[in-house]
Amino acid sequence: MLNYLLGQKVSIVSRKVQTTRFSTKGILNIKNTENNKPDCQIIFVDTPGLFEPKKALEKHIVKNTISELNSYEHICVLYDATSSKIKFSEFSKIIKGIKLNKNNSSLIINKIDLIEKEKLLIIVKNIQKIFEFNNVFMVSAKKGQGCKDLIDFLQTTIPESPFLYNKDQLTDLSERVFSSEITREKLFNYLNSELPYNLYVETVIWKETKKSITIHQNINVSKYNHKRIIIGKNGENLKKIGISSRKDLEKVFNKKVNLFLFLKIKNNWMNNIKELNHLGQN
Ligand SMILES: Nc1nc2c(ncn2[C@@H]2O[C@H](COP(=O)(O)OP(=O)(O)OP(=O)(O)O)[C@@H](O)[C@H]2O)c(=O)[nH]1
Ligand SMILES: [Mg+2]
Repeated sequence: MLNYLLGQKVSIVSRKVQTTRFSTKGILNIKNTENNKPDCQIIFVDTPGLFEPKKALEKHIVKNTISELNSYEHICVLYDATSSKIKFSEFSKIIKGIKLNKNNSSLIINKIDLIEKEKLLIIVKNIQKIFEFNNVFMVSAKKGQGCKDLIDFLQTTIPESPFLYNKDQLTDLSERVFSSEITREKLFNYLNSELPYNLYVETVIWKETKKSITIHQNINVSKYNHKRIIIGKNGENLKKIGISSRKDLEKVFNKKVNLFLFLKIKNNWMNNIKELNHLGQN
């Protein structure tokens, strides 16, 4: 959704749940040429999805996300229109847990490209029974339907203030963290099962010249067995992941990229608070 609204990639995307681990800002600058409307800057924050956490890493992520919600001026609750009924009951618990305020929240039903209109209306009716949103938008982050209405609405809602970011800044993520995220996205996409949840990527070396960038990244896993699976037969898996990440990085930074990936074993990192606080900061 954020990537669509900004017209560029700032958040990694995968078919698996719990992809986003820390909040990422995406900054949209709008130049209003009509009707003397002022220019506008909307700072979107893509947070991790909310769910019922079990492991230490999950609890850490959900707790941080809920507490940061208080500091935002408007909360857009994204609901996946293709979610099953079971997810609907979990959604109800989550909505009650975050203590929304009607005046500064909106419901956004996403993925309308995949569902019939009649079903959508039923979904909205059911959600309104849990919490009566004043503002409801139906969008497709893939096809763009409804996104303009949402932006127009947010422009009229956000308070007047000096611009907080430079007009050419797209995100608050450093280049190092963003490049770690790109590699993590490829690991999510190329690896099956639970494995991606058991790893994190950190950029340890970043050397940039006029023509190229050399990047060294550690892929930290908690078990030797995981290391073997990621490398794959004759190193084929790791090679595919590296090539795919490098291609994306070259597109984003518009330069030749030399990417080196190293696998490290860090026992029990998912339960180690020191390591968890470090996520997204290297
Ligand atoms: N068809 C369709 N697919 C979508 C749309 N929006 C997102 N997707 C797909 O939904 C999947 C999940 O997208 P993410 O952006 O990773 O979802 P998320 O809500 O950020 O999930 P977490 O970060 O895991 O909490 C990806 O495969 C996207 O391509 C949409 O409007 N239509
Ligand atoms: Mg996400």
